[in-house]
Amino acid sequence: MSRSEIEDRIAALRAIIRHHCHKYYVEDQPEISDYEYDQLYQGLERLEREHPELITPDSPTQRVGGEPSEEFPAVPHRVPMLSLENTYSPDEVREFDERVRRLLPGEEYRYVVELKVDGVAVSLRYEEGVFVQGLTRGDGVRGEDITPNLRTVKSIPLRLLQPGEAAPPSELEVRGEVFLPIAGWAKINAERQAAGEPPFANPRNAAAGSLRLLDASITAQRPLDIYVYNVALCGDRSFASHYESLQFLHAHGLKTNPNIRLCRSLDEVLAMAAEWGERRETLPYQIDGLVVKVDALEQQRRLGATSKHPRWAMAYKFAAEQATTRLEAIEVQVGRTGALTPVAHLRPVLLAGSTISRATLHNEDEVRRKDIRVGDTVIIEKGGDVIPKVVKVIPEMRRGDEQPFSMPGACPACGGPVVRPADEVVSRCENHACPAQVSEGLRHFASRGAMDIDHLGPSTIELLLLRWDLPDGFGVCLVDLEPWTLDLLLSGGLVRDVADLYHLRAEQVAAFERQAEKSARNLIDAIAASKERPLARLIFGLGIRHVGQRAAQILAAHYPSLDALMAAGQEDLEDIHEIGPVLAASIVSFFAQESNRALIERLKAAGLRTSEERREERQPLAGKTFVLTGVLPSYSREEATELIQSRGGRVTSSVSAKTDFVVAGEAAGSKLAKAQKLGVRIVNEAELRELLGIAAAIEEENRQAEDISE
Ligand code: 3B8
Repeated sequence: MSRSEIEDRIAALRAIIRHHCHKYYVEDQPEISDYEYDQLYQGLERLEREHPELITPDSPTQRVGGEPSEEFPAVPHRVPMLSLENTYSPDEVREFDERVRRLLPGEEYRYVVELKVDGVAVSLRYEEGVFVQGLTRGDGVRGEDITPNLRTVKSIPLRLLQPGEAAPPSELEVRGEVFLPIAGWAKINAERQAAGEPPFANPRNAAAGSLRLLDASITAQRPLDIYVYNVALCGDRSFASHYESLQFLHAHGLKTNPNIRLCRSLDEVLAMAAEWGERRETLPYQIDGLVVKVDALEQQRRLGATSKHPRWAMAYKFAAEQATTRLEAIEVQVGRTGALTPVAHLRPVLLAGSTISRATLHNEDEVRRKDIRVGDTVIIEKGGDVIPKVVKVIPEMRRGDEQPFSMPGACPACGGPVVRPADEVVSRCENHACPAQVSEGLRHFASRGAMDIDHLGPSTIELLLLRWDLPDGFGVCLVDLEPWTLDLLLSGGLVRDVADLYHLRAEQVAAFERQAEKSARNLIDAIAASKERPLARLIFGLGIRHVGQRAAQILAAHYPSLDALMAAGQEDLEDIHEIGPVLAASIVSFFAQESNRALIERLKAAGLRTSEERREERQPLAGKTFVLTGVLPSYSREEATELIQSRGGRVTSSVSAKTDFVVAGEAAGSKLAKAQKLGVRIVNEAELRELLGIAAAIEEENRQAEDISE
């Protein structure tokens, strides 16, 4: 094939794939089989692999984010991204309608009523029809740039359709809700629970969590979806009505929710709300109410907005579903960090489609404030959450033998002392060797999001924790543990902490049956494989208080090794964007503990990967902070930002003494002046390109020079 034939072929494949992608993901009406689709897709991938210079960012193959990005930079919204005023009460909807009528005296108006999808609000920007940037709402003025993650959402077109061959708008910014269908949420939770990870409380949290993952290739595995519901900017095109703008979005390939209705009166709005209150369970995704919008855009403009909410729209939310049942017992659970959580055991009751038998009571103060007693009749509520809560007690139902609750003075798992610091609501077991804590800690370490050790589920952990003192050659039976083997329980124990895992030998865990030998081998192999997990997973797996998956990724991006992280002081840590004082203090205090330092030494000795050399090579700008100002000759601001981030640098908006480089273009203003004043290094585009391209080579040279001079 000649070059121009190849280009034509690639363009044709992309057009066909885009068409089918739209049919499948947006219209739910595929015209070809998955197999045929895959063939087309692989064909395009092959051509692009052979001709990488022809890859463009809007190619359908570019959806899966590869490199983990650093944290998400804040980007100003071109049009403020407001939120809706909420109400649960029909009276307030009536007041809203009366206010609209008052502000539009004598005029006719109508409403578009939409479903309020319970997800994460995002703003999508298209330039010349190509998706270039996606932001979260943030504080409404500035959002987080989550473009790589949004590119993986299959129903977000990377390129707009062009109905009737009309040119796409030069710029288009739309707002929409990214959500996870209920089935997708359930599937993710099943996987998480199998791995001993906490489930996402509801589909919205799962969607938000998925969008904030630093590794977009994980986001790509989550079946996220979107409905767009508003136009914020659309070149110089104007619409007469909201309804018309939704039709425009749909025609350009953006997914709009078909369940909308034009209503001419408040009664119609309320009728629609009553109807969906009944029908909401039939939808494959979660909604938490309806959105009522004045349709005519000219009227919207005159109604205006407060600093937070438009006056032309209102969210009318469904009341949470409730049920009444008896609280039969309060169990106190011990978590990984020793936190004691009271959990209500309930007489099973049906609520919002599932049977509920447990509800969290959060903490002691909460139980006291609501005066919840064992034996009480209680009202429970489920607001789309997995874990329902006890709303209140019905004191009229008391018989007199209900038992007030108080936190036990001794840990229910180990009998150790329980302490509640004066300024905290949480009571904790102080014994770090508490079996419940150790067990939860092991489970966390082995979980999917951390070291991802297969075959180390909760029951295996319990077995390994059991205390054995067996004659040599006598192993732990991993299957069919007979009651008599429990008699062998003595002091000792195969595993007391996570480092012990790496010293297990197959014969120690092997058992009497053939099957068990194999499972012992599998376990040992899985443990060995986990030694190569990236640093972020290890940091997360350590279970440092407040250090979640995201914080762990940020820390791993800033520190090339566990040693470097251990050496970091409170201030160094706080200097990292998004690491606050509480988190920093928790990290410092974790590594200050001798037992934790010893643990890490043992993990290192066992051969775990505790540094991330490869990242350094790929990310020559890691740890460097950039500020962009003025107009660059060949990069847009977004492109420059992306390039810097792709090499590990961070782009911030204001210049300070901590800024490493200010990239100044044409018409640079006050930021340039400030950089000069502070003595921050100023570079032009050509120098930026050098930094991007050969910074690694320069660093290598520097390192060698240092070696020589030593
Ligand atoms: C203006 C209009 C916020 C929203 C809006 O399904 C504004 O319209 C908004 F300032 O948040 N969750 C919807 C949904 C959300 C919003 C909306 N329409 N359908 C939703």
